[in-house]
Amino acid sequence: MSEMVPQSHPRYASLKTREKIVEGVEGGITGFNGLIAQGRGEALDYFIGERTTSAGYDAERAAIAMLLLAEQPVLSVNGNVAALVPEEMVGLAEKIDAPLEVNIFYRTEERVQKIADLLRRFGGKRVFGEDPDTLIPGLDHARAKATREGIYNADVVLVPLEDGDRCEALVKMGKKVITVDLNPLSRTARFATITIVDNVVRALPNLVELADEMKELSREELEAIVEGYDNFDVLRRSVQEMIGYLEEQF
Ligand code: PTJ
Repeated sequence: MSEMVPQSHPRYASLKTREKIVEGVEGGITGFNGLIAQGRGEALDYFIGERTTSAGYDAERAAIAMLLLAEQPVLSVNGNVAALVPEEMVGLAEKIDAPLEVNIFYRTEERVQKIADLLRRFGGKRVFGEDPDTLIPGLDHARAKATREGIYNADVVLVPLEDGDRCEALVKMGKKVITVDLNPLSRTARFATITIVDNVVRALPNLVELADEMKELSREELEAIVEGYDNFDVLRRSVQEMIGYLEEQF
């Protein structure tokens, strides 16, 4: 299919992203619901002008500061993230010295296995998820499955494209939750400690770059970034940037 989309096509980047999700579904990595989530994401990405906004970038900086300060950070991977940014998730895990955990909403053991294998093919060293040994309180059994060495005992979890209930359950456990969600109005966006309103295909490369840059900062400098961060304010700015972008169009 890629041959059918010339690089000169004005929607090349967006069409390539869509193609990756379709390939993810065909390869058993992404669930069918992932197609719907992707469509919703594409629509919202139009509204922010398909670029990283200043609010999005501030959230990305705060996310890296929080991950670098964390004692036990964990990066969660679902079917959409595995299709779109597997290499970047593995790269980020390496840079902040965190394990990855396959943690999917529409759980099948086969899909968990395929995602874990994919992450290992990209060089992921510590990949959890295939052998959950505990449950996240407050969720039904399949959605609650977790690994003690991974998400269950983590203090900071990056969970891009997360479901609202699970985000809430992680926050209730006392964790700091960082999410990537193009919808600033979603329950996840409102519950998370840090919400990056950006497309995961831009956010993850930015996070990898920021991890390199910011690892030179002192603990005090990182703490100042986290303390100065206000998620509600960043969500409001994201909405304002959307409105501003839309108003500029006509
Ligand atoms: O692989 P699984 O079983 O864990 O399923 C993953 C999905 C994403 C299908 C599942 O978690 C789900 O149904 O999520 P929701 O409730 O549809 O929420 C996904 C959120 O991510 C929505 O607010 C979308 O707008 C947003 N989103 C979709 N694509 C992107 C995105 N945000 C950032 N980047 C994207 N590419």
